[in-house]
Amino acid sequence: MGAWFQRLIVVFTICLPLTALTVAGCASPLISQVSLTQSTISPNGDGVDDFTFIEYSLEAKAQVSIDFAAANGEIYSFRRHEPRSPGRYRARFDGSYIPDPARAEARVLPSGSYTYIVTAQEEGTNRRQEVRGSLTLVNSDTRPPGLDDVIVYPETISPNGDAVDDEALISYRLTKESLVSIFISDGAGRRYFLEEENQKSAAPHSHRWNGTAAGNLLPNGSYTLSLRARDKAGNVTEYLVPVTISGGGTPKLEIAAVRFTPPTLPLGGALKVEIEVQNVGDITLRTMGPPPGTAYTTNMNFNSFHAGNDPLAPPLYYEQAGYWRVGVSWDTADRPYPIRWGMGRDLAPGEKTTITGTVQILVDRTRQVRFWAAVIQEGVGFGEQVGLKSILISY
Ligand SMILES: [Ca+2]
Ligand SMILES: [Ca+2]
Repeated sequence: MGAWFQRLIVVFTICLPLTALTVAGCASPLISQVSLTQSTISPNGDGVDDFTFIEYSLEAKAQVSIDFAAANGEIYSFRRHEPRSPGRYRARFDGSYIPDPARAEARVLPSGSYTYIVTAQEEGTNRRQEVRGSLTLVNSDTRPPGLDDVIVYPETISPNGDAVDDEALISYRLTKESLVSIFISDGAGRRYFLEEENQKSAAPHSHRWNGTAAGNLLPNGSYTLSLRARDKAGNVTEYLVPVTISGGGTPKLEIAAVRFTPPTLPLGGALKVEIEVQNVGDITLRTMGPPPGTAYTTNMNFNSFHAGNDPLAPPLYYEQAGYWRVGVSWDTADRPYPIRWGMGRDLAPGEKTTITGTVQILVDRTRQVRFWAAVIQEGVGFGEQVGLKSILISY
């Protein structure tokens, strides 16, 4: 436990040692009327005698520290050099102290007899005074909540809807029922909550993070992810993980024009398709096959292409999550957008391209077929139906 303790040097005071009840030894006291609302507490979160108030009056502007000395001489710091104006104060003490001021962790003091020490250092002078008194802790719950098996994967995310590292899975095992909060801090100390304090059981838990906070995507950069667990007694455990957002953005592909020609075709004729698209988002859109120009029939779909034309080989252009294609569908199609073409190349923000291809019309016993197009982000969704056009089939 030694590492938790903050050892303090007892400093020289210009007043004689004082008790809570006497101010003898000082002409004009800096602190007076020091008392506890309860001199025995049981910091265990059961709702009974879990805390006390340390009350004191300050006669001049001063920096106030409050420490607790255990019977073995260990000193635990509760308040450190906090500037205070003259007045009456009450500090709520729940039995916990902060072992390391650089961290947000807290630990409940073990059961035992303690001396509390309220120290005031007047501002602008060397006048200093300390007042001591007794506090007893019984039935302390000193077992802190554990955040075990913490995994944040991946630690660098690229929240841009391409289905690659768009979100991180945060998983951990809580060893004790606690209030858990999860937040992201940036270099400037701004804090973005992914989860406010929530009661969680002693069990494994997880949270998915997609780079947003309160619905807004955070800027690219380095952050610290904090997991914090606070039990009822006042023990606080924190776990920190560096995380990075890189390549975040909103993908958006728009269809500028669609042409289906000619308007009348004999059965078995080839419908020519031209689709103009533009990347109107702020990230590069990745694409895949089949390449523009690939010929289809209405009996085919994007899974009809196999390596070496071997129908037993896996399809070449199955739906790969995150990739962008354009699709064509019609009234009697047997699946959403059976015909899909890639863009030929990845499209940078602002870039345009025109995708062409043909569809041989083999729909039987139909005089008129309506065709339309849409952009597709595989595994994510389809864009709006655009370019709706009725094609007459002549027999
Ligand atoms: Ca209690
Ligand atoms: Ca991504």
